Amino acid sequence: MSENKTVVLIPCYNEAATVEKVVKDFRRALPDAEIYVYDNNSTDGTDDIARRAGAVVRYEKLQGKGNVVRSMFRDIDADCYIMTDGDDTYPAESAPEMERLILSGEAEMVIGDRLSSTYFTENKRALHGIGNKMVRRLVNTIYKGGLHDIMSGLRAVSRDFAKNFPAISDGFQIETEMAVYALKHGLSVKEVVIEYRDRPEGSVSKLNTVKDGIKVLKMIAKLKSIY
Ligand SMILES: Nc1nc2c(ncn2[C@@H]2O[C@H](COP(=O)(O)OP(=O)(O)O)[C@@H](O)[C@H]2O)c(=O)[nH]1
Ligand SMILES: [Mg+2]
Repeated sequence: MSENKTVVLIPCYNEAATVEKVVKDFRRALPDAEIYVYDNNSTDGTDDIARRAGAVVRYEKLQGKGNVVRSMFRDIDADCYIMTDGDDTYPAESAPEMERLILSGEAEMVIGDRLSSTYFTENKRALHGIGNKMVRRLVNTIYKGGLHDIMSGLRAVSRDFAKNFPAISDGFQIETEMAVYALKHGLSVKEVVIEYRDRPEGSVSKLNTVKDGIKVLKMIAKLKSIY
């Protein structure tokens, strides 16, 4: 196993309050993994903090999480890609099990499932809960899946997945696109239940519930016409 390469990918837009802890937590959980922070035009010094914490920092000018994920998968060569947010809402302790499932070939994608544990009590925005359930039902119905969490930001993918996934999303539709892509192509998806926690005080979400929610629904419709 030791010659396998795992990377941790952290898309960041103004995460100065939390990025140091995220980098250090994942470093501790996966000591051999290279950690990349992809800075998406942050103005709060996220890049310097991430570099000091031990991450390799790269810059993505095109704004949006989907644009960042597309660049990360294209630029980086690895056997296992772990993606997480820079906002310290996802537990690094789950990463080794997710890595194991990818490197053993048991899964092409592993989703950190928030919705089967703490999400509905930790997340303070009721609409997010409703949106997550709605998207879950929609995607599982259309693509005959049984996934528990479609839009989680913590996930792992294989080299094949990273290098073949087309990533047409520019923003927060990217996780939904990954789930649909995997279901449509019959890839093996595993879920690991994780303890989600809300953003700490002073850290602000970049997601606009209604605007981004509509974009996710439009993406599902668009993918339906492609796949
Ligand atoms: N909104 C936004 N987030 C980005 C962008 N690029 C990277 N991100 C990161 O994507 C992750 C998820 O965003 P977040 O606001 O936490 O969404 P939430 O988890 O649904 O509340 C965070 O680590 C952001 O810093 C971007 O252009 N816009
Ligand atoms: Mg987040």
